[in-house]
Amino acid sequence: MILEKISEMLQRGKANDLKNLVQEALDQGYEPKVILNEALIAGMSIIGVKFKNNEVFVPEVLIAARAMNAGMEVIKPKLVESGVKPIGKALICTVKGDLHDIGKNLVKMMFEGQGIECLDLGVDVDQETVVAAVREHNPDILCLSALLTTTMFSQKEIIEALENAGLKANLMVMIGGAPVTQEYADEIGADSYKPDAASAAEYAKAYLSEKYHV
Ligand code: B1M
Repeated sequence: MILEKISEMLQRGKANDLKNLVQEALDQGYEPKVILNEALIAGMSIIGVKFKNNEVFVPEVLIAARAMNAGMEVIKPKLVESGVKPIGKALICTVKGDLHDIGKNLVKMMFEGQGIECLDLGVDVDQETVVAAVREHNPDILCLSALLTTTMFSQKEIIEALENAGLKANLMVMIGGAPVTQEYADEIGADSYKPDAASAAEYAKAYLSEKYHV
């Protein structure tokens, strides 16, 4: 089955084969969300388990991640509506010390799919950079992704820095990433936490619709 083949190509880090298969699946009529969840994320979860069990190591995980990003690029045009006037603006990054970008890229893609303009600051982003970018771009929503228990603390530092700079009041800060929980979001004063990219984007759209009555 093509979804299993995609998952396998992802695990083997074969970006070009994976891109072709993703295109083939789209041509066969598979929904982008099905390809994303049942092939790409499913394949990356298998890599995650193998990584944890020391069956694969950083280089293999890195090439699998590159293949995943390549596959996501193929489905992006299907997920992102073109020519729609943005309903609001978000700023997104992975926090300081953290290089994981797949979840962030997925959140960005889903936001764009909901018609939300999304400025991407990249990975390993410190509080000074975030504060300066919020001041410059005045976004409605700030999205902070953290994948390591050791970098979740940076989400807290950024929220504190925004409060100290007087920039927090009009900004909805959303946090996420595998180790993040609702409890942690409450503890550090984040406005929202969502466990996955699709629910993050849905929530953001509802928030902006209410804010701007659109
Ligand atoms: Co890393 N890594 N990694 N890694 N890596 C994890 C996260 C880990 C759980 C693996 C494990 O041990 N099982 C573990 C973290 C343990 C912990 O802290 N609890 C880990 C570790 C330890 C490390 C290193 C320290 C390993 C080392 O060097 N010894 C190192 C750290 C580097 C650093 O960041 N400073 C490291 C490095 C790497 C690679 C570079 C090799 C690579 C990243 C490449 C890249 O991103 N371009 C990598 C990868 C790929 C993983 C795993 C295998 C997969 C992560 C991923 O992309 N998942 C991961 C194991 C796992 O998660 N099972 C692991 C798919 C992605 C779609 O899911 O990002 O969780 P995720 O996003 C989800 C949700 O979390 C949510 O939406 C997405 C789903 O829709 N979400 C949000 C994410 N952000 C959100 C923001 C929101 C809302 C929702 O609102 C703002």
